[in-house]
Amino acid sequence: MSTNKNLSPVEKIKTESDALRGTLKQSLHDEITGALRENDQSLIKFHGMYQQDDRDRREERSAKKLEWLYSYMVRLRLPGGFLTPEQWLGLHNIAGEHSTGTIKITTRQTIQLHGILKSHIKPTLQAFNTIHLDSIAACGDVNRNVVCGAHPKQSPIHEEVFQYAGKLSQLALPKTKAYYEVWLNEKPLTDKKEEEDPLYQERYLPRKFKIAIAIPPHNDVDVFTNDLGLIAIVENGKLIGFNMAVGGGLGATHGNASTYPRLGTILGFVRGEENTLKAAYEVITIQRDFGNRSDRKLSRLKYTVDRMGVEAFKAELEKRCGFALEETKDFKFDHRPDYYGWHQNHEQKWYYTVFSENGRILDDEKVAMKTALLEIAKTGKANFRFTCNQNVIVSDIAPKDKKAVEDILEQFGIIAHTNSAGPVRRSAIACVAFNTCPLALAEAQRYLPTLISKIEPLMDKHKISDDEISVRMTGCPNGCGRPYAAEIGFVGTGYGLYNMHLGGDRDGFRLNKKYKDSLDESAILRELDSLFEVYSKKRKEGETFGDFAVREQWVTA
Ligand code: SRM
Ligand code: SF4
Repeated sequence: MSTNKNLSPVEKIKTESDALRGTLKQSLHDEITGALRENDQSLIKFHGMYQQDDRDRREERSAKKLEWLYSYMVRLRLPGGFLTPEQWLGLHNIAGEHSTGTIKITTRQTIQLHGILKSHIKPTLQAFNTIHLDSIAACGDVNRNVVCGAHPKQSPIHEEVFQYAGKLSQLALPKTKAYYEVWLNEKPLTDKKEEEDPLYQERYLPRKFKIAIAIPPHNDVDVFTNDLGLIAIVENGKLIGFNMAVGGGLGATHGNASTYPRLGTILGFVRGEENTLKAAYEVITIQRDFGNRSDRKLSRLKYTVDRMGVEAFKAELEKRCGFALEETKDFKFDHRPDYYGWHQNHEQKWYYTVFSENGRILDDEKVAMKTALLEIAKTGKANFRFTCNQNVIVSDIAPKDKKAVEDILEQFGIIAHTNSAGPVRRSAIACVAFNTCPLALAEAQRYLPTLISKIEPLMDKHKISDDEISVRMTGCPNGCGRPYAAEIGFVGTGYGLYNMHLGGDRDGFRLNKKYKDSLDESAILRELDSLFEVYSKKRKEGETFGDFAVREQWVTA
């Protein structure tokens, strides 16, 4: 077990929180400030929220001697990323009534609303509750939203895997009833035994924990970037179990060499549902017991795995499970971006994947995406599925209803919008960054679309415009847009400045490496112009940009 002599301050906040209640009720009633008490700011994360402020308005507020404009971001727990049309209608209304109005699809297949004032938090969560949605454990030192392969076009396995996402989410859900008491006004428990939590105990995990399930050959979930990655293995049309990878994670800190991104290591194959759930549970208990609780920068499972060693980790897991993992089964990934446009599944149901740039659902000068999705929800003829590439799939449409949905997609320009996005734009990802993320050093989702408009002419110039090079950007090194798993990654270092990373592969098996430090836009474009020129002239048939960057030794593998 880890020694953890000097526990980090967050550890004390957790254990002394009365099962995550803290002084949240008092904080909410304090009308003098839009903020929460300091310890409660840590605790609301476990309830799926972050306290933030509008960073665009900090100077103006300070000049007027006003406190920063505090508001809250709410993230839903949505295992497998699915909403019914009724839930979409509810979400649309809640977003309009309580938040900035923009519905944000995250890189983990769920939804965030931003800009919710303190007095609106309760009404927001209560409204979500009426449509059977919650934000429990969407953030905090617990298992987060469980993600899985999104597009059901391939096989019946998708539905089964979607069910697994729900089961894993349930398995690792904290037992505390604090959410119901604080936000939904339920009566306090009379017997605290009801919320005893054998998994999380009173200390919860040392850090966040993430699970993804991929269905080969599609790696839309970027399975190896998760603490626990499950790769579905199908034999004779049946899901027989999962290859299990542990220790993925991307967060790093500029200038701190002991922090690093890491891809998960496959430990072996787990057969059947019972064993899979047991093994997933025990991976979490190992992290609970062995994870670093002193230094939060070194507390993710990836560091635990590296500290213990992969073989020792596996031995501990097998001991706790009471069974051995089988040898890893063969699998292949050949695609990470979403399957855009119309596709049909084995039950003849139709699916339309909408390109929603960086996951922002709003009506803007380009396209009335929010209205279009509202109109589709109103018909009741389609569900909504979210992808880890920040897109939405209008889904499960009966053949007889396809025309009605298609007419709406046409009418609001969604089909033209999706078709007109070029390959690089369609496969790009950017994190939120400014104006809400407190950790952002540079812009991401508000800037990447503009940068891509300048990269595309360079690709045209070098005749590589059909190339689906993966480009990802984040406003800081935490990696929320998974930039280290891209062929070209931009990681913010200061306002308008980005480290440029090269050499990731296209399907998520290899991380990239830093190529240049802190480039501004003109330097980025100059670099890409010359790199694209070499690539277009010297690449081998079918060679991707990331593989070429490694072969050319622009970075080492
Ligand atoms: Fe993230 C923190 C947004 C996916 C690694 N992430 C944050 C916070 C909450 C900032 C904060 O701590 O105050 C950001 C809120 C911004 C805002 O205003 O909304 C934030 N992360 C996001 C989202 C919304 C990005 C997006 O544009 O979609 C994603 C929400 C996912 C979800 O629905 O749960 C998001 N974050 C990720 C991912 C990608 C993934 O999981 O596939 C990563 C890299 C993988 C990983 O976990 O290692 C990621 N976020 C981080 C980290 C670094 C963690 C670490 O181990 O060092 C932080 C900072 C932290 O935890 O201290 C962070
Ligand atoms: Fe914020 Fe950094 Fe995550 Fe982007 S990568 S959302 S800037 S924490």
